[in-house]
Amino acid sequence: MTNNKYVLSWIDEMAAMTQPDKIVWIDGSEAQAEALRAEACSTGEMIKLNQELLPNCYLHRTAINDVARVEGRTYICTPTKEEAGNINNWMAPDEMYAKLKGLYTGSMKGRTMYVIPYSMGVVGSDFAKYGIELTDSIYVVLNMLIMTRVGTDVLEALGDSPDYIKGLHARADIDEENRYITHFPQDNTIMSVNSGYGGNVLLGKKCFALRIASYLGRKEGWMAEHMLILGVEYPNGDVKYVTAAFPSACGKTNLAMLIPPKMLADKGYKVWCVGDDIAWLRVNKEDGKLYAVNPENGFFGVAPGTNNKSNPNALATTMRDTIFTNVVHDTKNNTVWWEGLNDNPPAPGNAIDWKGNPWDCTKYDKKDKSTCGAHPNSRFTALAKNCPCISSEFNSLKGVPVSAIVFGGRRAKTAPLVYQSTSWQNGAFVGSIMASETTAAAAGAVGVVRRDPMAMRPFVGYNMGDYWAHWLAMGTKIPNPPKIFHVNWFRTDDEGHFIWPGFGDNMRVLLWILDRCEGKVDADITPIGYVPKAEDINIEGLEGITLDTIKELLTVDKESWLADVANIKEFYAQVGDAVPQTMYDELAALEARLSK
Ligand code: OXD
Ligand code: MN
Repeated sequence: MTNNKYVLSWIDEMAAMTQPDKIVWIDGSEAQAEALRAEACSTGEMIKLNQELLPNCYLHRTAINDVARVEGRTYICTPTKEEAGNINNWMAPDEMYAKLKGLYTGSMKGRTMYVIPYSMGVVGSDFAKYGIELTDSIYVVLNMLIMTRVGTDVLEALGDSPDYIKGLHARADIDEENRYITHFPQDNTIMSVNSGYGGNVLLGKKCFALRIASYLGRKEGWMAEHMLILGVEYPNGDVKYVTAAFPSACGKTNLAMLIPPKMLADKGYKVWCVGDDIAWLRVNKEDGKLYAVNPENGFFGVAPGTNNKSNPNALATTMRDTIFTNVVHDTKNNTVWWEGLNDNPPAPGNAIDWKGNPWDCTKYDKKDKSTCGAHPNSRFTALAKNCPCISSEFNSLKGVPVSAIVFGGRRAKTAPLVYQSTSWQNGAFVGSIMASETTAAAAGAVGVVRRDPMAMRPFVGYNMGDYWAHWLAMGTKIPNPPKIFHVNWFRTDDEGHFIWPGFGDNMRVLLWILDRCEGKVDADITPIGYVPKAEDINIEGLEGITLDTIKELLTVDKESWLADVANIKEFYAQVGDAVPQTMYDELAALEARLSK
């Protein structure tokens, strides 16, 4: 399919090491994909679901020991440890290559190696970057066909250039003790072994589009971020774009596909989804604004909790052309189910859980995860084009202009519903101090703070301190930068109940944010930044929420912020010497304002 000597010689080298029985090139055609689906069903790797109710949908179960990303086994292999920094796991490239060679050698004996040429971003666009993933898993091939743009046109666009990201994935023995997800940024290389779980093996996603891309972005003057992208359409047809970074499991997919509350929808407001997980951002030379694309082609969303109320658009997206992983199999209807989908789990006798065992829903105990039918991190892999609210700009070559960047986390008390930073520099600082707290819903102690700067803690492909310096430097390169905000949908009252309704009502906060970007609304300055005047958050039609509730949601409690400052200092010390002095200056200024 190509004469590119760099590609061919690398594949030869990898095949000599892994020793597959045969090599199959993936051309992106439906005929080939259909043949692979049939093969996967014939071996039990996938189950074909009810084609009337769920056309072209399949179910897959991973190994029981292989159900999530493994941060502890994810490595950035730069020549020096300083380049990877203290937040990443590091191993010297030679040492890691030697270790991996032992694990890969002969690992594809008796198996097929698939060669997947793929693009992150629209093939041929300025944003696009190309990759080739070699894998011995049909499941990976079929997921990559949804999550990325795959096919011969990628090889044509690459031509005879060496400029592509090499990715090698082997399932090997799915041995967790020898599982490695490794990145060699200087070599444009990703190597993953002993896993079959999405985040570890769909190498275009976290490995390439975040870790390697963040490294490339720093080198080339752009940004790769863990952000959703959405467009807010006004009744007059104008659309303004927002990107937002939240730690995993804080509702990025829900916000990206938000349905406005009735009274706003009736007036003609709409929300369009451009992306739910990753944004690549570049400065547009014509208007000096920051433009964003979603480099992915599909959604790899968490199934549990997705339902007709929380995210009807996501649910509709999964109704065709979807691969479900680790959910419940309803064997009577040959469909799928997960906790939080509806109140009608398949009856005992008709249900197989994510481990492949009969499942009795009557034994389900909310507090005991081991009784779940679907794994809490079970997933759907679904095509973006099947999403009812997909943006008409989804395939745009130049991306969408970003008016606002929003950071957020789960904070029971500290962060107000929304605040605005005072400058790009201060906004980058707000990103650097992002954090989320564990809640009663999750296992472990309540209120434990995990700092997750820009929601990129597991995804920066180099030193976190240098990444912050890159954020600061980008501020000097964007003539018309977006405004930067922070939101918190998760404040709780004294009984631990969420105060803000969230979901579609988050639109009310987005509208305030966009009004600020347009200079249409005033705000109060506080030690942490600009906070809305309570009456400027539209609460029309919101039951149980009064002006006083909004005032409560917007309070800035100096004591809890000062406690947070102490925690931030510890975290900065952990990030180490690369933390830019500017961030320390911002932190000192925040502390001084809070102490006044
Ligand atoms: C994801 C994650 O899967 O952030 O998107 O963990
Ligand atoms: Mn994510």
